[in-house]
Amino acid sequence: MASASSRTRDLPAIVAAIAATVLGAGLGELAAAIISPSASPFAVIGGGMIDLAPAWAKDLAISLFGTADKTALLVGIAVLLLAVAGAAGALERRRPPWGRVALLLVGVVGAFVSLVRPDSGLLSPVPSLVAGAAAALGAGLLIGRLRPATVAAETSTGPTRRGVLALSGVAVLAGALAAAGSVALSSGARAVSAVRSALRLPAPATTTAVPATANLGIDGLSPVLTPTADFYRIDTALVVPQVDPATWSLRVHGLVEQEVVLRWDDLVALPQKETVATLVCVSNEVGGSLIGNARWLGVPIRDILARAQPTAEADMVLSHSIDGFTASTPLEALTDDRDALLAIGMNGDPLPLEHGFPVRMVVPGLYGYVSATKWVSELEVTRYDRAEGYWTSRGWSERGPVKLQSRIDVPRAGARIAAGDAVIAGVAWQTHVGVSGVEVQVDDGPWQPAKLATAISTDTWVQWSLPWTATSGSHTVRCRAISATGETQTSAQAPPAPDGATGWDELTLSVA
Ligand SMILES: Nc1nc2c(c(=O)[nH]1)N[C@H]1C(S)=C(S)[C@@H](COP(=O)(O)O)O[C@H]1N2
Ligand SMILES: [Mo]
Repeated sequence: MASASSRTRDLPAIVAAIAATVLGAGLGELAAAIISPSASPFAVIGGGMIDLAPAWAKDLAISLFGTADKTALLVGIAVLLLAVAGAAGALERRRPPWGRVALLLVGVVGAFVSLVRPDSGLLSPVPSLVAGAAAALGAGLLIGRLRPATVAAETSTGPTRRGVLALSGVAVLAGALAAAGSVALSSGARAVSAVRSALRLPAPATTTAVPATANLGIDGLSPVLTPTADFYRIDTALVVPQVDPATWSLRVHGLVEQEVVLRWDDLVALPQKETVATLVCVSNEVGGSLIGNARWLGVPIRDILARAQPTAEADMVLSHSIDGFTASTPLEALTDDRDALLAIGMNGDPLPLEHGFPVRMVVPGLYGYVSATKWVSELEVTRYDRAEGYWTSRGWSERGPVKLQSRIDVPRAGARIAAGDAVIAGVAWQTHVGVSGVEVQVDDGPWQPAKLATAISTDTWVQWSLPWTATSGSHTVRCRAISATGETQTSAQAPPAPDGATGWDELTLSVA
């Protein structure tokens, strides 16, 4: 049993080990910035955790933190790491060298994980090893200095202890400097960003018009085209893949008569189509914001598949991303007459890096996880009984047709509005099926038909609105969509997993 005073004497050792770990982490990040950003120990551990996480954990992370889920994960890892470092410090003081060994081991585990990451290279383990070795060495040196003081207990608050704390401060500072250096270095190496900025997109051969009547022009209502900066981002990539168009290629293989390899120059030389399509995440809750509508420029995937000639037994295309993500898309959705694109442009610009630069897929009618592969590098023509996509192996459905949904944007939930003339408005969608109506219910009143804006196409969401005379008091407002095939949106509530949320969006308002 450790006595209270023994625990007090742990404190400088704990501080020293944490400081050494901060130094190690900083140096590890610096090494990664030099070698390869995706080999960052944090990215490696975080990426491994994302890949191992069960479906419910992904769901929880997205519903708790939304698109800030990655930041939350990194903060969580940092907190965990510091806790482990503290424990290793106490261990090192009591049972040297086991504290040092523990820190080194953390680095070795990181190195192993880095080797099995899909985008790993020969040097990928180096940053984690640097981090682990620096933390172990630093902790050993600092805590070793404390040891003479433990022999003469009365001097344990003396100059040795202060000296170690001062050195710990220096270590933290050095770690912070190294981390700052890594940020500076990797932003300096953002060569792909520069390539993207200089890129000129080819002109589209065909375009899709956005009728003026597609926008109802109501304050607070989602604009019919989502500005790129507001477009949600969901992916498993902790570090955004940096893919240079000059080295990009797409390999179409598997159950095909003719393997096809397409390079950037080949792709941009083909006739380009500009379409408008709504992309929605299967994790989008009822009323959620993981949805956006954009102009996409690209080549129809069916044109590429036509060259490869899938064999009769094929029923699925497993698209691969450069970073190991995969999506299983029904072959039919990529060969029928819908505008499934290999997209290179978004809202008139090259794809932003975080939205898949230089090339991604966009397939109307399917949730993103089974269709919208970013940084796409391979189309593997196969069968559902032979292969499965990234999220399917984690408990999500193998197919993900978008469900009929509608959302209230105006008024905002919980808003206080004045009695009198008001408006209720929102968006509704079932991509590639289309929406023929939206109905709104206030309290227990009748379902009233809303006015629908002009739909750009069945592949996009559509705005709707309903004038409302607000009376003072508390009111509940809900909406439901009717699809182009006559289906009414179900009130049955289902969570996002395994194939998309259902239920009616509803909000409560207080009218003054
Ligand atoms: N490479 C890669 N592509 C991906 C994903 C991913 O994790 N990695 N996530 C998919 C999911 S789940 C969705 S909803 C869409 C989101 O696309 P966005 O981030 O451009 O909005 O990308 C899809 N494409
Ligand atoms: Mo998604």
